[in-house]
Amino acid sequence: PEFQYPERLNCCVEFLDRWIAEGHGDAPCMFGLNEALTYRELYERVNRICNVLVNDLGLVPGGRVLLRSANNTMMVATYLAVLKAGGVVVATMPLLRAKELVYPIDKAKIALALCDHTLADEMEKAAGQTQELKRVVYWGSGKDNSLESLIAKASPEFTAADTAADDVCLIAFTSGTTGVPKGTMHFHRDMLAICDGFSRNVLRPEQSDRFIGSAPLGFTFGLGGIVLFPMRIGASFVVLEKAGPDDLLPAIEKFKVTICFTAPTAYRAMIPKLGQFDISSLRKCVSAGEALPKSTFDAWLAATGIKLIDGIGGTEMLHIFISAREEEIRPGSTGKPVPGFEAKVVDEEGEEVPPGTPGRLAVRGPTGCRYLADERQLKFVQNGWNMTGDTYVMDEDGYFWYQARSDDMIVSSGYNIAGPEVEAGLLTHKAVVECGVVGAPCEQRGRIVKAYVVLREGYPRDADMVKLLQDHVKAEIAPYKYPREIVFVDELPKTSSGKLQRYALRVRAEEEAFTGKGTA
Ligand code: 3UK
Repeated sequence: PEFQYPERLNCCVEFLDRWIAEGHGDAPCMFGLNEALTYRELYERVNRICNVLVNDLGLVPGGRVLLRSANNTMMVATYLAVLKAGGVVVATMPLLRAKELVYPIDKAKIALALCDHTLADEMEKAAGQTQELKRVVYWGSGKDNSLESLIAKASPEFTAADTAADDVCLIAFTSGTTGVPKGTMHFHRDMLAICDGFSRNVLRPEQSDRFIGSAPLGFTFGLGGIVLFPMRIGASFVVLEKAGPDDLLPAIEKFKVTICFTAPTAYRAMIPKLGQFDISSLRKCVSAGEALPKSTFDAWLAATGIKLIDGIGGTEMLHIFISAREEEIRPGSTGKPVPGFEAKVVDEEGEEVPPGTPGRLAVRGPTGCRYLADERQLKFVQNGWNMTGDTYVMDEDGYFWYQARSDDMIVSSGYNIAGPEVEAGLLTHKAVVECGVVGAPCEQRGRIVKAYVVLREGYPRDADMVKLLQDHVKAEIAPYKYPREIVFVDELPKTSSGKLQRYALRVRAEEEAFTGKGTA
């Protein structure tokens, strides 16, 4: 892959306008809850929004626009319109509270927000807590001043802003699991590069494919997998406001979806329900966001005949940078660098370590990491390599094997134990729905392995169950890694992008060690 783009480039032209020019305007593009849009219909809606942005709301090239909505057709249209008008998208997670919205608004100096009316409460509260935000326009409210009423008066023609390939078009904030969220800046060419890297080389979709996914567009996993990858090749996609495992299956059936993007937890949750739906249209599935245990890969393959494509991606790199084509997958491994990207495992000094040795994952490629006004740039980007914060092992054949977030490695009696490996061991037991494994303070061993487990309904939360699970793990992985403490919980703490918050479990384990509670 070349990743050579013209110097002047507006990515929306490549995703949208080009299909009108090439006679593909009547092809299906986007399916929402109650409406379906062809490429031409989306094109005209985007143009109208562009005119509203520029003529009514005063957006100038480089101006930042906050977008706030669950995934729906208007969210997609506003997103593309901001890009086409030369603005900078700051898309947020729908679950964010006012306080969490104020930070990106102030940090990115955002004067204008477009917001789904159902999320008005926290938006209004946030607007009251910052001097930066001057105007919020809502859609879906049915009121006089709604976005729709402005759109209705606008022209369906608009010439794309003449942006440079390396003009910033997106500031994506990290979920902040490791402190204050970081704003990562991405260029127009990056939006194409993720399509021409992972999607074209690893996923290899066709124009007849129909995509679906669960991640909000504020999370770049969703942006790429749901919208950009299909639009890059003129294919179609489904946007779901509610996209839990129980919503995905009926939607796959209804829309005859062929490609699905979601997280390992969702694939696990779907397996027992597969029999209730006809999902025979499905042909490719991508898993990212968290490590994909071999047991989940095996179970999904047995149930559907589809090999889950695991891929590690990140907000900093915009999308997936290590993955494997179906025919090259080694179950349990994330894969190899996506064409165009390089990855290596390094020690604390940044020196590459030999195959088989765990170390820190470093990556670089056509997309990359530039933080918005953040001195943490120096910590996370070294000599052009982005340090992901993950511990990995590369094998002799160049496959990368995930161990843990570097903070999630547990040192117990001098042994290095990766929490996710213990989790994978627990998950192979049929009683376990979900679990999180962290190190709990221990005077003798420094840390001990402690598991928080959500049990399937009907299983007793008692000492026998603890013993059963401990024996199970000892039989699955090296016995010294078994969880010495197991606590049964109703649910696990998650980030707004649905990831397990091991940090919160670590804090809880500290508290429980201190008070002596939570020891099974
Ligand atoms: C973890 C994985 C093991 C890993 C993302 C695909 O997750 C995404 O972005 P985030 O910035 O988090 C990045 C971190 O998440 N991770 C992601 N995928 C995997 N760990 N196996 C995986 N397959 O710790 C990484 O550093 O929220 C994923 C596309 C776009 C994304 N933004």
